[in-house]
Amino acid sequence: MSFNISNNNLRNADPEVFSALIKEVDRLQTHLELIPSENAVSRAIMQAQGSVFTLKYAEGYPGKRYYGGCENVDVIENLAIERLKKIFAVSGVNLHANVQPHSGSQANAAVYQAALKPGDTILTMRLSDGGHLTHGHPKNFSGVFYKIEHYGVDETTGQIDYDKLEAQALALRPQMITVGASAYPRVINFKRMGEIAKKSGALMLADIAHIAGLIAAGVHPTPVGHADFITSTTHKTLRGPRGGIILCEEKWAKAIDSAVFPGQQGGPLMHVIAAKAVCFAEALTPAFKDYQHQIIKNSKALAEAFIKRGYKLLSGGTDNHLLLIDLRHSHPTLDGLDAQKALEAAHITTNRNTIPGETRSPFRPSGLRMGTPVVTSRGMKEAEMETIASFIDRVLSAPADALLAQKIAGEVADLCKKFPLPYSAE
Ligand code: DSN
Repeated sequence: MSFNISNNNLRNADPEVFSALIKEVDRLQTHLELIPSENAVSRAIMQAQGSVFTLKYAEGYPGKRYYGGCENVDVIENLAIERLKKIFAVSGVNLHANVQPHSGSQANAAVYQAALKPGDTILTMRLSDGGHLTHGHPKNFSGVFYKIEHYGVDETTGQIDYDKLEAQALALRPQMITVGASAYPRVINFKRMGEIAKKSGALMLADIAHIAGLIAAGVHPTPVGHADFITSTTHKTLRGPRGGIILCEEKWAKAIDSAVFPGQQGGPLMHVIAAKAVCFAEALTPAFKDYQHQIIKNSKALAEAFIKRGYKLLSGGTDNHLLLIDLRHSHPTLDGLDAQKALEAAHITTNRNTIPGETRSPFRPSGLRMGTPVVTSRGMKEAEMETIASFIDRVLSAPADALLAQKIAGEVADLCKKFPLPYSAE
């Protein structure tokens, strides 16, 4: 029997994959998603990403492709580039944008390739203090090909000590300083970082993956005009498809473009670039600004609800979309892995995280990281944050109580039902 692409659908064609898809839609609808690096995209973004643009090979850039038939993908890539530049525009800065990186990691790899030689020194935030794997983890390409020196946060304040960092940079004279984090709940002073980089003769990479949406909406200061390179993912607070981007000043355009293709990647994922274009159009709307404001209001409300219950938060609170609980203070015998598992049993998804001065292991760390991008996308506000904190507190006060977890999972489902996501399996 021949395989006919026109009359099969997922339900019939692949019941095993379809079954997992149904379960995933159900999980999303009935669970509270608090992982700060995730979000819930619009149906329009889903539609663009699940479109025929997945078929097209388009190595090269708009107008200069190595394949024929690229007239429509050229339109979407140009739209994505122009919209992205508009989102992050700052007067007096001539921005160049590359929307092809498949991920934030590949965006960072391309910047390193464009600006550094193997063996050059990068001064970068320690992973256990909130940094990222591509900022020099010894098993990551960044730690293998470059000499890595780390800075961290001050153990008392939980915040970057810019004076100390400046002294370190001046003594070290690195070729590059990276700034940006996966678990840093405070505003990053990009202006000061830019001054430190200039003073020490280093290039500066701002990796804004976590806070891109906040910056786009003007609720966090921008690195544009202070950093030589800006990388981001598109799927966190920016609320787009899973992927990466790079912004730089026009003088770096050629080096960045050739570091992405052919340096790091072959054919771009044109269906993802189509979805990025839609995401960037959404990010230019007033509703997106309101959404980002609400993310922060919710994050602060969640932080306050925990502090009120006697929890210790890294840096004592939050300015952005995420917060980090130091379990050693409120739950000395509970580590991050067991806390994450207990919450999962109650249908609350968080993730464990190391904390500065970690005394346990990265697999069983002492921190629990959570954030508000998804619950805010669902329409939840400050009152729901109080409810969520009370669910979490009840679970963590009796992490081995399966009956309690089941009861709270029911209450979580009732809350989620009031704030449905626009997804179904078909
Ligand atoms: N940065 C990681 C996170 O925040 O989950 C993903 O790379």
